[in-house]
Amino acid sequence: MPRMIMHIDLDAFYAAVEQREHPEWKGLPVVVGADPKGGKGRGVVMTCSYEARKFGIRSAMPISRAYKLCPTAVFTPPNFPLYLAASEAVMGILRSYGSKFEQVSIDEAFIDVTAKIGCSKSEIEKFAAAIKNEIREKERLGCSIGVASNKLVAKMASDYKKPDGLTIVDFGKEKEFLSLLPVRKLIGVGEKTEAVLKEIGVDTIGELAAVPEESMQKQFGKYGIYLHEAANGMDNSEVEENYEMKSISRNLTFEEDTKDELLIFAAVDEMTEDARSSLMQNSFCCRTIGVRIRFEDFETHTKEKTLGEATTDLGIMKKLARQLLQPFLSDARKVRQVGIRLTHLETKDNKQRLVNEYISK
Ligand code: TTP
Ligand code: MG
Repeated sequence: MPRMIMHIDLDAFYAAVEQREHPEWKGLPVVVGADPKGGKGRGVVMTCSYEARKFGIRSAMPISRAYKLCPTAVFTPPNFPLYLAASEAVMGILRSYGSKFEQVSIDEAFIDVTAKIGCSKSEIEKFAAAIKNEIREKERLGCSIGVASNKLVAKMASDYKKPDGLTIVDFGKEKEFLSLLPVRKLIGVGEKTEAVLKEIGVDTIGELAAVPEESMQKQFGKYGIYLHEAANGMDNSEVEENYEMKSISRNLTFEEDTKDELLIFAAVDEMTEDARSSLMQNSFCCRTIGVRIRFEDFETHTKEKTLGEATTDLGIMKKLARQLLQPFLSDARKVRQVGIRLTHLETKDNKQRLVNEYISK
């Protein structure tokens, strides 16, 4: 029986979070990255809103060039803790939809839904719409989804139509779907490989698929075999949870926005207990405890504290979480969501530090 894999990728992720946090930036070109300093700035664009992409602005482009393309765009520095909190919340949602879950990067994941839904188009569409709705409702973010019988094709499919896309590749049509795409789009083909392939007259993935496997192997070795199989839409790899745990987090959206301190603290206590038990199950202790709070207007804040020494002490964790949250509760606004996050996880014997930094990008 063919598998059914979904790949979900958030649209213009960092920029979308910024637009959510600054509603006045909705519909505007927003560029997240280095300070353009009136066109003289150094550094690059991390990402930009789709409105900014209309001007030709792209990820990794020098910020000075982005400024030239659209000087009136909103330029903003990144706010990683916010993106990380949004990512964790989205990953929590996605995990609940698949029987298997694999996070690939801060804004994308695979889920295996073979056992969850039938293969009719309408059923897939309904399922994908439910995922999008929940992410939109809880995190106010958009995403694009690719569906196929393997991970490779699902990932290529989620990229096919963006933003807010849904691309379903029927079983048996994997190769056909890839064939007209430029070879550079194939996962694992970089600038160098693209140039080599161009030299032998290969521009599209379909043309690459037609090159005999032996000659691919001769020229590229093992990588050549991968390229051959990938171009033919073949991939047997499983959706696998990445167990190198970097953080443990819990979020809760109140049924109704609230200013009830007791209720808020009770929720935070409960999440702290829950996160701690997950920490213990994995024989970890943690050095950093963070909270996140979202007000009724969706403005979101995060605050964290790093201890001198890693702990599993529930009393310490609860006290710290409450302390971190307390200053936000004098705000006039009601609270929509609270969350807790344990990071800087270490193995209990404290010898091997597993994760030092949680931000890789
Ligand atoms: P992507 O998913 O590649 O990009 P995106 O989500 O901004 O836009 P798209 O709608 O095309 O998916 O990357 C996710 C985040 O990673 C992105 O929001 C910012 C960060 N990033 C960088 O910091 N530098 C980069 O060069 C790229 C490509 C992404
Ligand atoms: Mg993305």
